[in-house]
This record gives sequence, C-alpha cells and structure tokens, in this order.
Amino acid sequence: MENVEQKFQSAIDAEIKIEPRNWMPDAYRKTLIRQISQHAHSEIVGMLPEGAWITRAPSLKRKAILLAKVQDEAGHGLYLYSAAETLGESREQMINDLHSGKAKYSSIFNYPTISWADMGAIGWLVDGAAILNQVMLCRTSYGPYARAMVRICKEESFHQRQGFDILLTLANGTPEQKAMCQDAINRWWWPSLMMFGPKDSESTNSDQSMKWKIKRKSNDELRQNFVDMCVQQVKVLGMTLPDPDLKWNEGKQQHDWGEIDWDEFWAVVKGNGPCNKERLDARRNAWNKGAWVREAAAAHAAKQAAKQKQ
Ligand code: FAQ
Repeated sequence: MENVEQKFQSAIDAEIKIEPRNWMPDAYRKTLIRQISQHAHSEIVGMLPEGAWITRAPSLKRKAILLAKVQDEAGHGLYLYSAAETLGESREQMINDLHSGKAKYSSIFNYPTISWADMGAIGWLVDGAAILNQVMLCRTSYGPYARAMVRICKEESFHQRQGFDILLTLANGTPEQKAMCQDAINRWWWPSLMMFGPKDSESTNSDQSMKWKIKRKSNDELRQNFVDMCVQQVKVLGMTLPDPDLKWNEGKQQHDWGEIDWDEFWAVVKGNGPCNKERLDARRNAWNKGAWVREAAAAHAAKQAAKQKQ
C-alpha cells in the first residue's frame, strides 16, 4: 500500500497536475509559496526600472508600447499572487514579507536604467531570460502556477520582441545611438546571466524542486540555452556580448562563457545592489499611499454585503 507521500510522488511522476484541494507535503506547499511569491514580487518590483522611462520615451508610439508592457507586468504580478493564495498564504503576508526584506525578488531589478537603450536591453535580455525560465514553468506540477504561466509567456514574447526592436532601431541609427545600444548590452548582459540563479552545485532548492517537477530544467541548463540563443541574436544587431571568453565549443556543440561575478550576485541578492534600497522604498511608499484605496474598497464591499443581507 502506498502512503500519501508516495501517492503524491506517483501523481507527479505520472504528470498529473496537483490542484489546490489535493493533499501535498508541507515542504512542497512552502517551496511553491516561496517561489511563486518571489516571482510575483519580481514582476511588481520589475515595473520600477522601466516605469522610470514612460515619461521619457522618444515617441508617442514607444510610450504607448512601454506603458502597455509595464501594465502587463502588474497583471503578471496579480495572477501570481492569486496562484500563491491558492496555497493558503494571504496576500497581505506576502506583501509584508517583501516590504520587510524577508522575501526575495529577482536580482536583475536592482540595477539602474540610465538610458533609453536600457528599455531595449531589458526587453531583449531580461524578458528573454524570463521567457526561457517561464516556458519550462508552463509544465510545472502545480496546476494554478502552470496555467498562469501560459498567458504570461504569450505576453513576455511580445515584450521581448519590443525590446529587440528598440535595440535594432538604435543599432541602425547614428554613431551615438549605436554606442548607446552597445553600452546597454554591456551593462545588462552579466546581470541577465545571474537571473537564472546560482550554479547547480550551489543551488540549494534545485534537487527537491526537480524531483517534484516544480523545476524541469536546472539553473545552468537554462543559462546555457540563453547564452546560445543570444549569441545568434546579437549578430542581427551587429553588436557584441561583453565576454572575451565566449566561444563555440565543438565538443559539446554549445558555447562556453566566462565566469560570472558571484560575489556581485550574492551582494545584490542580500540587499546590497545598486538600487535595492530605492526599489524597496518605492514599493513601501506606494503601499502606504494606497492605504486609503484599500480602506475605501473594504468599506464599499462591507456596504454591498450588508445590502444583500437586507
Ligand atoms: N535573484 O536554490 P536556488 C521577470 C535565490 S520575472 C534573487 O537555485 P530556486 C519578468 C533563491 O530564491 C523574473 N534571488 O533557488 C519581467 C534561493 O533563495 P531562497 C523572476 C535569487 O528557487 C521581465 C537562493 O538564491 N522569475 O523577469 C536569484 O530553485 C522584465 C538559492 O537559489 C522568477 O522568479 C535571483 N536571480 O531557483 C518583469 C521565475 N536566483 O528562496 C519586468 C520563478 C536565485 O531559498 C521586466 N523562479 N535566488 O531564500 C524560479 O524559477 C526559481 O526561483 C529561480 C531560482 C530559477 C529564480
């Protein structure tokens, strides 16, 4: 006779999705709450670096596109918070954990956006990295997370294309625009590689998450796919990637690349990146400024509920 834990693993092995009402080990629930809420926080904090450029977009068309992209990110955050709520975690708790610094969000959003070309580099590289990870998550074992990912991936593909289009326009522009494009690629390349997380040998959660099919590809596998993809795409831009050690490895039929600065990665993850403080301050301020909206919405809901009872 299989016990509940074995039955659960058998369902995972048989590719049966786990749904909110199904039994699940406590550690599976906790891992998902951690990952999904961190993913949601990344989307919400991720609105800040690009939000700063909405008023400075170079044309009405670019402004409308960027506005739509940033709104999509808010939507992604909301689907993801909802998916995490199905596991029994309250939204308030998740937000508190972000504001207190307990919960993480992606390291990438702690870097500054100093030129318009950064909007292109974020779309191409950051959304490009996010998509590779999220395509895998469309097949993750927890149903609500997998379903949220399907829609998110469609929108992320548009985001990546718009970023590439910004860079392509700059790459075909004046010498100053070309230089701006190359500079943005230089600054965003290494932080984008860090998005995939620590090396597999240092990844504390991977083994268990792979066994539970929460993750289906390892951090290093996804990073490798990303490098191979970008090497091809950067040629279309006529730009280069800032890594002298990047080269084709005939034996493994993939690229080798230089060492990531892991000290920088861990410093950013631990709260000491260039913009960590600014990002968290912005989120806390927005939360405080929105208090009256939450109160008004709760008062309205209470009135409606009282009316229905009459
Ligand atoms: N930044 O054992 P692992 C986006 C932490 S969405 C900060 O390998 P795991 C859309 C990790 O949490 C981008 N912390 O962890 C967009 C763990 O600490 P913990 C976000 C990181 O979970 C685009 C510790 O290191 N995407 O960009 C990072 O198995 C443009 C050990 O690591 C997701 O969140 C990092 N980069 O694998 C929005 C996808 N890497 O929690 C706006 C879902 C690792 O034990 C503009 N998440 N850590 O205290 C995942 O797939 C996984 O959580 C990984 C990490 C792959 C991120």
